[in-house]
Amino acid sequence: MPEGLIVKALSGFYYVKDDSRIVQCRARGVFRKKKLTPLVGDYVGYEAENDTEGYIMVLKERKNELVRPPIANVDQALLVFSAKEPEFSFVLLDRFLVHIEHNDVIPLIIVSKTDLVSEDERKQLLKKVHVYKKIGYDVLLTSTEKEDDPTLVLPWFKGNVTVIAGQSGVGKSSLLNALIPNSNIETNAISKHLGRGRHTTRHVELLEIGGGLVADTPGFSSLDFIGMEAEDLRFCFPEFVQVMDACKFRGCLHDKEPGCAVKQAVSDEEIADTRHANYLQFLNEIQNQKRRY
Ligand SMILES: Nc1nc2c(ncn2[C@@H]2O[C@H](COP(=O)(O)OP(=O)(O)OP(=O)(O)O)[C@@H](O)[C@H]2O)c(=O)[nH]1
Ligand SMILES: [Mg+2]
Ligand SMILES: [Zn+2]
Repeated sequence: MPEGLIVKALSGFYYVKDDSRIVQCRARGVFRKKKLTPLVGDYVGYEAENDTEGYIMVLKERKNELVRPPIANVDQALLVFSAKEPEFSFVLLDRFLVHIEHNDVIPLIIVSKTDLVSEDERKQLLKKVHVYKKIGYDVLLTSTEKEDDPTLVLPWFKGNVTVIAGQSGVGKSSLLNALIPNSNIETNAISKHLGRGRHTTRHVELLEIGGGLVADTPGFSSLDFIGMEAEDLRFCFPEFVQVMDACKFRGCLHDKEPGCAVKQAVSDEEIADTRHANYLQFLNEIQNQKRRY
């Protein structure tokens, strides 16, 4: 049976890439009965008489699976946050990072639209960005207008499947247009698409870029923690993991426990208080979610 990679899912069709051809497939009914949905990024076995009437027969085992955006087998994530329009949100960045860490995906943080900030605002931004660099995250400033050259991102894609994620209007598609010659991905001014109440990018699709693949995705502004336990959350903050062996209690949630090494590191300004505050907010959400079941 021929095998390929799902590069696009749209209106009940799956587009399976096999060497140089792309075959339009439907999923076999048996998937629905098993409550399995093929995802972009899935490796599949398929059967096809021609390029437009294929059937996906087998789904290969997944390395990981993201719910939003819906995509499988992701190696890395470009987390795009605009310096302005929409305003940079550190709590949302931490939320994304938790999801990324939970799925064993490597993040690269992009601060986009840096041409829109003043000198002073840029300094503030760099200070906050430093918090993330200190943790060990890679951070790049980009603008499609000037100064911060987006093509510096290009080498990062090689040999990997990367998902590009971030709120609507931060410039995800614009960034890809700047990096992929002749790509002509649809982009839109923020005021316009807010007016229409929908996103400019409306489906997930894998595109070739710099010797790898990248999935442009529709933007989203909220993420929740379905299926995550309080114990899992602790491991999604790498700088907490580094010190938590010194917590007095083995299962310390770094909340109200005495002798907590994480809280100590926060008061010593080794760990950013904003990161700990966001952690506590997420912990609270997870604990409340559980109580509702
Ligand atoms: N000034 C400035 N504007 C930018 C930059 N990058 C993108 N924009 C503008 O921001 C708007 C939104 O860009 P898109 O690329 O459509 O945003 P998106 O993240 O793909 O949005 P969705 O597809 O809705 O999730 C467009 O009007 C772009 O021209 C930048 O670096 N500087
Ligand atoms: Mg887009
Ligand atoms: Zn602790």
